[in-house]
Amino acid sequence: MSSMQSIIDGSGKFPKPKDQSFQYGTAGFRMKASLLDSVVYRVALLASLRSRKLNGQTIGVMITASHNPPEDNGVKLVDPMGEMLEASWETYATTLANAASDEALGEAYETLSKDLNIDLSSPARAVFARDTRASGPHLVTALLEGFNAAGVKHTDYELLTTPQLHYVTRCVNTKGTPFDYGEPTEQGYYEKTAKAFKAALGGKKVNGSLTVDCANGVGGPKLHELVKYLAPASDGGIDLRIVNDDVVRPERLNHQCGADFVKTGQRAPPASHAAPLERCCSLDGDADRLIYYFIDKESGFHLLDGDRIATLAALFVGDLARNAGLGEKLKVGVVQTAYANGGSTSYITQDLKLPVTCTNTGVKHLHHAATKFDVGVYFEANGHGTVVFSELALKRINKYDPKSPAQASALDTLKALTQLINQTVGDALSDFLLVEVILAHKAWGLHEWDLTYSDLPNRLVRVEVPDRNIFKAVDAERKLENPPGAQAQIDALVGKYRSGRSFARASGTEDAVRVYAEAATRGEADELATLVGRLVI
Ligand code: NG1
Ligand code: ZN
Repeated sequence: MSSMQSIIDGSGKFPKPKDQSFQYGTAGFRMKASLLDSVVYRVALLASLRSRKLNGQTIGVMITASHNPPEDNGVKLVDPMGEMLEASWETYATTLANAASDEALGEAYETLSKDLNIDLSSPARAVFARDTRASGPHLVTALLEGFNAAGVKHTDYELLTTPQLHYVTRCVNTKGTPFDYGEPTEQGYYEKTAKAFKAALGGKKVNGSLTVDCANGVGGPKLHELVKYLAPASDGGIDLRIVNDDVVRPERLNHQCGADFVKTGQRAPPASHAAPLERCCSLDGDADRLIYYFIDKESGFHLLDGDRIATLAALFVGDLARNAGLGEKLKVGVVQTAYANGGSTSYITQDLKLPVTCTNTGVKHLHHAATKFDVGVYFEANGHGTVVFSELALKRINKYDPKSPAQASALDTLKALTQLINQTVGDALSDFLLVEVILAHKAWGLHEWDLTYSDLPNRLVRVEVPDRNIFKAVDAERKLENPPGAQAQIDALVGKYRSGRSFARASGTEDAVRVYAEAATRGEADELATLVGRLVI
């Protein structure tokens, strides 16, 4: 049987739902799990093409729907260095997913291979994993069928967090090269992370305990595993209280807990039972987002979101670079999106005196912009982000000969951070360890961290519109080019509010327009968001 025939036959087991169209968006394919069989099968075919195009390097496939409800699922590809799939390939993913019949899929696959000059008899490799959703194992059968039909050698990592799968993908592809990223195993991830955490603390102690809300997702079991590798709290470890770690009842995933619930609702997950001033953080369903918070008896709930994590990391890394004697040689920069609070942007530019780049929403854009700095700190306000060190920066850090004990100590911490921080993608587990390292070095609690700058009151609203595609945003999504005249109307409204800022853009993941507004007071921010929201309906 020709391999094309096996692709057509395999597809017959996972027919495309009629009248359903798919789009590979910011987060890959994501929707009700019951609609995803054909998509996952076809993603396996795309992994075959991508791997073959890249001379047999290993491609990662992650089955997850992150912070979405339990009945959803999704799938995305990871490029060899652990980055998101290269943007130009997203359209190929969409083409395969939308092929109307099994035969049309076979043709689309063949056409793509010809157009992209891919030798279908060359080797192809993939690694894959899934989160804890009930639909995961069934979708894996579709993936395996696709791999087998397309002749892709594959390794099943079973349950992993999304960032762990990114880590493994990079490790597999760098093994035995000068850029070796670590052992391509789950255990290798824990060993590397735990060792780097202890080294980064450099004898400093984490003060008190940290409550970690795991969104009842895959982060729960994986954090329990990581804890086994961490030193005792008294000796370079951390005292953790792990909550919302139930993965036995899948319906509890992301329900009234997790980073998205906390960020959107601006309140603590009820089941966490956070006591006043307790240090708390929340992961999302696949453990790539992180949000901190605490409750103050007088002033109520305090959120420390992705903007705060970015500013804290930029402050610390900038100080370390200077203290190590590398201030001139390591240019630190921060990457944000239009959703970053204006208070954080002013703090970075005016107090930290660091450059800020604003990009479109979606971590792939932020990650790309961050690689333009020696050390690029990027976070979306929702808590997804990391710090990336350029090759040159790593060389400078690792080769530098410190001139004093103080320089040596800062350099050691910096080196440990390059190991602790997941360079491939935002990783809630390594991000919270990073935050804890910084707080320990500064002898700060969440209150001190919160005092570094004030957030401008803000409001994010979701507006359902008949056709979101008419909304075309430009200038890192801060301005609307279409519909004509809309931006002038928004500007006129914004001009009436003190410290006013507002923008509207079509969501890349939902059928809606998002309106963001900030202003000097809560009342004004709410009003501005409501008025701009009315403009776009
Ligand atoms: P959209 O739906 O395009 O706004 C949302 C988040 C992004 C990003 C993606 C992927 C906001 C305002 N938007 O994108 O930051 O995380 O989902 O999950 O939070
Ligand atoms: Zn996520």
